[in-house]
Amino acid sequence: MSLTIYGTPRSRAVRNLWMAHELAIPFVHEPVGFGDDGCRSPGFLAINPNGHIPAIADDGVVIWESLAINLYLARKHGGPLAPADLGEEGRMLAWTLWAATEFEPHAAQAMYHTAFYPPEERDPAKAAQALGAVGAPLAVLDDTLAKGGGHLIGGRFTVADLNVAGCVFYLRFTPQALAGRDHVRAWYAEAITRPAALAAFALRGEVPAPI
Ligand SMILES: N[C@@H](CCC(=O)N[C@@H](CS)C(=O)NCC(=O)O)C(=O)O
Repeated sequence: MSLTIYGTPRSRAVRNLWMAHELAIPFVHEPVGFGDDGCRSPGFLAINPNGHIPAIADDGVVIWESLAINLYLARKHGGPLAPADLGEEGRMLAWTLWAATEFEPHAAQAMYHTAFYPPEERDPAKAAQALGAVGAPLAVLDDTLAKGGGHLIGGRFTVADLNVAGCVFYLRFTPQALAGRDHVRAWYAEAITRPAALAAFALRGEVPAPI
């Protein structure tokens, strides 16, 4: 068995490194970086023609999109993070697509315009708009966690929790976004301090903290 995870841990590849540590599976890490020498190099474009990291190659199966990679790894390796039945699988897909479409774009925009872009490129109006936009999905997340006993699906930590928490990570520079969202804050604190998360974020030289 041979799994290669491509992408610097300073990218969304950290989500896949986290997942691989959760599953305790062997892997090779190729920390492909940004730009023409990294994710836009001809060699990497042959793996992901979108020119984005992360990607994986798993016994000849190439997959890109960080959240899809985690769903694939969960299904392949099983265990508590994986769906126990078709109903759980459908809900894990739903939460993952929710993360990618309803939540991540706004959370990322808030991060970009608060901390990520150079100061001269940050637009406070865009940051405020993005923080407004995460309010409704965070209310849904908070309510689901309250009803689910602190997890999204099946009363346990699954790939759905990992995928969503990997996007909530973007709110670390804007903690006001989680004000009053006590279920989200408790759930995120538990997720981001799991041993597998700490191992993945250590590759960035970071100890992830609760928000
Ligand atoms: N939806 C994709 C997004 C991939 C993506 O945009 N990755 C960023 C790094 S986190 C990247 O490759 N940026 C380099 C670039 O756009 O040149 C995923 O989740 O994998």
